[in-house]
Amino acid sequence: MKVEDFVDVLGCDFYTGVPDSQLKALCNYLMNTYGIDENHHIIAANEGNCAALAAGYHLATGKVPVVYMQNSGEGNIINPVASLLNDQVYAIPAIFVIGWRGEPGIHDEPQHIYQGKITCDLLDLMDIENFVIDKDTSVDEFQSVMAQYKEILDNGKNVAFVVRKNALTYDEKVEYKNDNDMVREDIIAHIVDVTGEDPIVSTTGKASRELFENRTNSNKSHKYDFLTVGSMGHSSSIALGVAINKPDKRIWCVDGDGAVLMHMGSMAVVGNVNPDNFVHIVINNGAHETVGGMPTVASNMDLVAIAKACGYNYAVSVDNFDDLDMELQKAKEMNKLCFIEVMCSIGARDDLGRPTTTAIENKENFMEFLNQ
Ligand SMILES: Cc1ncc(C[n+]2csc(CCOP(=O)(O)OP(=O)(O)O)c2C)c(N)n1
Repeated sequence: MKVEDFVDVLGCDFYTGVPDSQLKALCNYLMNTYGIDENHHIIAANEGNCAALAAGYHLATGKVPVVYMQNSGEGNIINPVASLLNDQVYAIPAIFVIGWRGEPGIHDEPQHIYQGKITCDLLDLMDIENFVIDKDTSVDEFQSVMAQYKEILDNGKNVAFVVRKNALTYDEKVEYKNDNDMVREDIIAHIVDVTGEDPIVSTTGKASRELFENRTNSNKSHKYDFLTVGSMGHSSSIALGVAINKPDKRIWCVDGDGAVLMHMGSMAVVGNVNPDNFVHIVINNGAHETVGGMPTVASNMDLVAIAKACGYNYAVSVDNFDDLDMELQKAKEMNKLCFIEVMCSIGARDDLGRPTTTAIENKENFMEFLNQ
């Protein structure tokens, strides 16, 4: 179905979401049509925030909002759906549009397999009526489902459309870019040059894939790296748990701006625990590059000030390789909780691979290395 028809049938004028590669057609359409516009389209920090923002929109307008997300975000919406939107609480209607990664029978990455299997079950459990949209769903069929769903929405309940791969199409392209020079893959190469044999916990998305390829191409072991392939926004908390319990090792967390925003409260806890063997690097491209390049709000904020306010002892931002190398070296030598923001361009190699080891192998190798 063309995304223009999809949106037309939905008939809503407020969208909030976290981008997903499988919903690229919808995300690109919204960016081309509205950009980021408080009255029509807001990319929020996490999917739970989207559900709450949607609730506020409904309270103020009486209209039905749309929340879009990858199925990985279902976990983040459970609390606001169960305790805010649900018809036994405030009965606030919303339409969820959910990209279905890891659909049973379709090959996908390990982090999507279980989530893919339970995607519709979770919606059923949360009393969200759901319908799967695929390549063959016609506009007429979608229209008649929407007509039935209007009644459900009128009763203050939620509905969801689970979108299969390539089910929505959009002919126009959107180019996402910024003014930064450094490429993420090169930034990661500079980081591993300095970390040597220190453990790294890397974030969800292409950063972990690039780290994996870097180790392969330089004939280094993957044992140094814990690749947080799912659990977006949680890599700094994983790294904190390691840092507290391995005080003799320096732990490096390679994070993304979208991930840091998703669960930013973790920075306050890291700052408060204040481990002196922890370096938190945030590669800031102001974008959800992994899923297509749609913007985050991180280009408009001062992450260094946030880190300092959270209690990090040293925090800097760098925008060139000389400064990056110097700050990495300083962080390696300093026994202080450090934060390095690295300003980065938007984009990646088209032929970037994926980890060839399983998640369990990654965990076992990492644990063995940590406990040597
Ligand atoms: C809870 C959750 N929501 C959405 C996604 C889909 N997703 C994977 S990577 C990514 C973008 C990450 O952005 P950022 O941390 O800035 O890293 P970048 O891709 O720009 O390197 C998104 C939205 C996800 N994996 N998990």
